[in-house]
Amino acid sequence: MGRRRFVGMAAVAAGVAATSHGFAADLIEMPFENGTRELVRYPQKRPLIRLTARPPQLETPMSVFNESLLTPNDAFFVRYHLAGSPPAQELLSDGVFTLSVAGSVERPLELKVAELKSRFEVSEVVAVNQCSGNGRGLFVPRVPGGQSGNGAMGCARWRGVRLADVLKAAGMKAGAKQVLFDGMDKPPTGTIPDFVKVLEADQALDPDILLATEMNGEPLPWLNGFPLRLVVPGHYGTYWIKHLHRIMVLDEAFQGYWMDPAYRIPDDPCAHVAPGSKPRRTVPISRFNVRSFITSLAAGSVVREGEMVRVRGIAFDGGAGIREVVFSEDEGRNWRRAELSPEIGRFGFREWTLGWKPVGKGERILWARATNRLGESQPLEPLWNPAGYMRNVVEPVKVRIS
Ligand SMILES: Nc1nc2c(c(=O)[nH]1)N[C@H]1C(S)=C(S)[C@@H](COP(=O)(O)O)O[C@H]1N2
Ligand SMILES: [Mo]
Repeated sequence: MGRRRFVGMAAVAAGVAATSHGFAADLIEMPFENGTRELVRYPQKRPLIRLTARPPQLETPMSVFNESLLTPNDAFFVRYHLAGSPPAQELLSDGVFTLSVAGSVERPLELKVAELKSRFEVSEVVAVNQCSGNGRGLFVPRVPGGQSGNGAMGCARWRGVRLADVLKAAGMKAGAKQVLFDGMDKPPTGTIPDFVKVLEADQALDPDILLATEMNGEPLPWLNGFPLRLVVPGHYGTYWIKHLHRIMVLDEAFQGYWMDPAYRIPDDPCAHVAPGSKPRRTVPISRFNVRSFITSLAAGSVVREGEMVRVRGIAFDGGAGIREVVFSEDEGRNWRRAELSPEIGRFGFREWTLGWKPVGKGERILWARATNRLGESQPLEPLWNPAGYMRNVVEPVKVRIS
């Protein structure tokens, strides 16, 4: 058996490179029960926090979000549902892969990726992709589902063609109700439903939605949807279908497991219910709520008394854009406004910084809280729902002043 080495959160946050040596796996400890995870290297990826091997589910170490506003492709998180995912690379090659657009359209289309790129105008958007269950492992009481920390998110510059242009070229019919999206990955047996998602027909014509072929100037990595994925800015990752090969325009509302009962939230402005209870009515999950993170300091970081520290972090929301980030070193008794860096796009991460001079030795809990341009902010107490979706509580970071 290989030697196992523990890499603490603070060490990883400080940028200590995790390397693989033979059978040894570096371990990372997430801040919740049963939170020991291996750091594992996959094709086109640096070592990432592995939640499951079948299918691959990989989380980004929080330190990555301190390196740059755009999350590098090799550090971008990976989420799949079906044990047989991802589809084999042979099925995704130029010669084999096609996108079909069918259903309630005047002119069904069959397109190679190269045709898609030459026939339609190219468009770009900087946008955050975030899993609905980002931070689920931090829910109290615990909820079933992938126990992720807050690394099931990332921000990239996506490039491709507009979904609206493709639907118009196919002649989407007036009575269309929804548009269905299916990726190349298939369930291993007949008992698990295929992973397909729908958008409402009018929403599908939103010019911000892309059929993306590139991410941060490179072809999509295999595990992030090569050669084509849906990008739905401001909306949870569940809609961002990877290896997208089939678009079906529907005249009737779709009934399917991954739309109902899965990926639904309490029909309430804050998408929450009393811990342990069930919502009376649910709706499909849609846009991100407001979140912010301190990225330059991790739990356990040590700072020097009286020495000015530049605290840095990120914030984002569902597309209204961030208006303000405030910072507290005394659990909300006093707040100070952080400086916002220029916006790289209203759907992207927004950088904030602030000078902080620690006074008094000992442990200190730091808070950051963002507000968007609609006046929506983050709760100080976590909001609970049975699926562990949409966590956006102010995340405390406990540091030590020495
Ligand atoms: N084909 C396919 N696309 C998919 C999924 C999947 O299981 N299969 N999972 C979705 C979910 S729930 C998320 S959060 C995002 C994650 O995107 P990423 O793996 O590129 O980070 O992919 C989405 N697209
Ligand atoms: Mo997800």
